[in-house]
Amino acid sequence: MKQYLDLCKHILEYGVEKGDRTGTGTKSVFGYQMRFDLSEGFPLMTTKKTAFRLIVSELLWFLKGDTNVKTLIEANNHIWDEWAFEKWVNSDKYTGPDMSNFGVRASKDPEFKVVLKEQMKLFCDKILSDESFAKEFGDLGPVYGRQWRSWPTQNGETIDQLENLIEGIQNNPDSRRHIITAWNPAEVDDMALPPCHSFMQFYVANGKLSCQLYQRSADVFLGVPFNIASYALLVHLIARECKLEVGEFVHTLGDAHIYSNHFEQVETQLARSPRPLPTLLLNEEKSSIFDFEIEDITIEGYDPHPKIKAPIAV
Ligand code: DHF
Ligand code: TMP
Repeated sequence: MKQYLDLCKHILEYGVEKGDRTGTGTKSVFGYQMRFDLSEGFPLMTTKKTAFRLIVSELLWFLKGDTNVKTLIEANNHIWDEWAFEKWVNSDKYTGPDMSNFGVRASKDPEFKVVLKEQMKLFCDKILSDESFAKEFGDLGPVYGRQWRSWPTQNGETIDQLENLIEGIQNNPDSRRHIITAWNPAEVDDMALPPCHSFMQFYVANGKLSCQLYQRSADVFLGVPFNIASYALLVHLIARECKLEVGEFVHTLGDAHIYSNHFEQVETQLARSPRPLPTLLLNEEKSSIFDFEIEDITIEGYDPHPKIKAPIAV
């Protein structure tokens, strides 16, 4: 994953210090591109242990058109908790201790962090046990799953962009219109977080399927390793269904930033040498992207350096 380490070095060297919505502060560059040849191995970070099962359960959640964190929490995936939790603590139904600005406060105040953890646990338990609570507060709004699978049109119908994409790749591979967009300007304001990985295009040549992603905003230490592996997996799944080989994943970034409380972690990672990439194994009996379950997707030969912890900016 030399490409990724080069990106980190590039931001540390050329990035400008820039304030951001979360109040954390970043070093940032605008516009950057990486290419991953998927035939060379599966691009899961080897310079820090990255939880592949979380990447799989999140992608399957998108693919099913789901937007409620309940499904993720049931799969013991907590990567989206904060953004549902935020809606709850800002609502008039929340009666616990003050949680305003909880992300920044938790990174500065260890006592508050304990209280926050308790409230988050309470939130997750309630999502699992109380159906109407989960319906009201587990939903992140019309995020990725909704836009990919049921983009609402003006006449009250919906468009299944994923199904159309697969049909297009199968029936008209040379098309230059193999596109899925999650950026729906009419609905952005209703989303817990406007889509970061916003626009993707697929491309077929020489029997190989490639994909380019435009990511408007990239948390290079925490988000990007997930995004690379997630889209690589998506290419593999669509290639399987369309009987194509995998080509390249081209990752284009808009605001590519390293948060100021990730600098040390990035340096730790830069001091490590990349190891051989793992191999993706897909259940041979499944061919349709719509049929895959978590246990159908595994990796082999993954021998990463240890995990590196970092706080997430909310
Ligand atoms: N906000 C910010 N500021 N950065 C993000 O990357 C981000 N990503 C979101 C939602 N909001 C975001 C969804 N994806 C983690 C990774 C991806 C992700 C959300 C969270 C994360 O915390 N990863 C840690 C821990 C994972 C674990 O539980 O093991 C990591 O070390 O990879
Ligand atoms: P923003 O909406 O102010 O750009 O904040 C979103 C943050 O989340 C930003 O740091 C980018 C990061 N992010 C990723 O890098 N990848 C993702 O998949 C998601 C959902 C978020």
